[in-house]
Amino acid sequence: MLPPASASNQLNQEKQLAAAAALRWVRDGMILGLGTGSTAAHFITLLGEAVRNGQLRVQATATSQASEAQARELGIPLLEPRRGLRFDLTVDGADELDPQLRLIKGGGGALLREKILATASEYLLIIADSSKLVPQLGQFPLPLEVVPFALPWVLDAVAELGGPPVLRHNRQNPQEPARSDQGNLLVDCHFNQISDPAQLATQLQTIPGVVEHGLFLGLARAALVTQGEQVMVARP
Ligand code: ABF
Repeated sequence: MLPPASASNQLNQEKQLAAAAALRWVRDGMILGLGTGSTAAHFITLLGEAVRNGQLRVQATATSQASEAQARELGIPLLEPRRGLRFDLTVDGADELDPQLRLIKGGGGALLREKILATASEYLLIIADSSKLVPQLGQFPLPLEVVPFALPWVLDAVAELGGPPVLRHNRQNPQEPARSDQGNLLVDCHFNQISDPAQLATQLQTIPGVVEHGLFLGLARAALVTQGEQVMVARP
């Protein structure tokens, strides 16, 4: 059920406020990682305006084909992956963040490139509306990127770990499974409560065919989280 119009407008305004606050963290000449999702999309729009009016000269790599297309459309100079490429700052969204800044990401299906860029970044800054803050991770189903051949065994293994798995379907064409930018499948695991994220991450990483999971641990340096009209800075 959709939230009442005012509630979703409120959330959208919170996303825009967080995105605007993140723009103030960008310095001229930076090499940026561009996140994925609606909050990150607001940031990319604002960054594009700053680039177009000459306020900022930056170069960037995106965490998804969707964000790359948006950045290209807005005239943000893009960098292809290359050896030695590191990002001064990556700005990205999240599906959940806990008080230690441990994250669940991947609701938008971009978790693999998001984790690649987060790992290659000097500074990962998360931008989020207040609905993303949780005392404990897990209510948001944990996304996995899975090699198609491995799917049956991955589903069995994840169920064994206590996170009933659901294969994600394509929103436009629900008969088809959703595909990541890499052409892999996406599985959402309903752990409900994740008491030991580090242990679960290790368990997931050992399942053959799991390309990446959506637990981002020890990667975020700070988060800009909007509460009403205020944007607070959260640090681990
Ligand atoms: C992205 O941000 C994804 O990992 C996550 O699903 C999304 C959050 O989406 P939104 O900003 O639209 O709430 O990084």
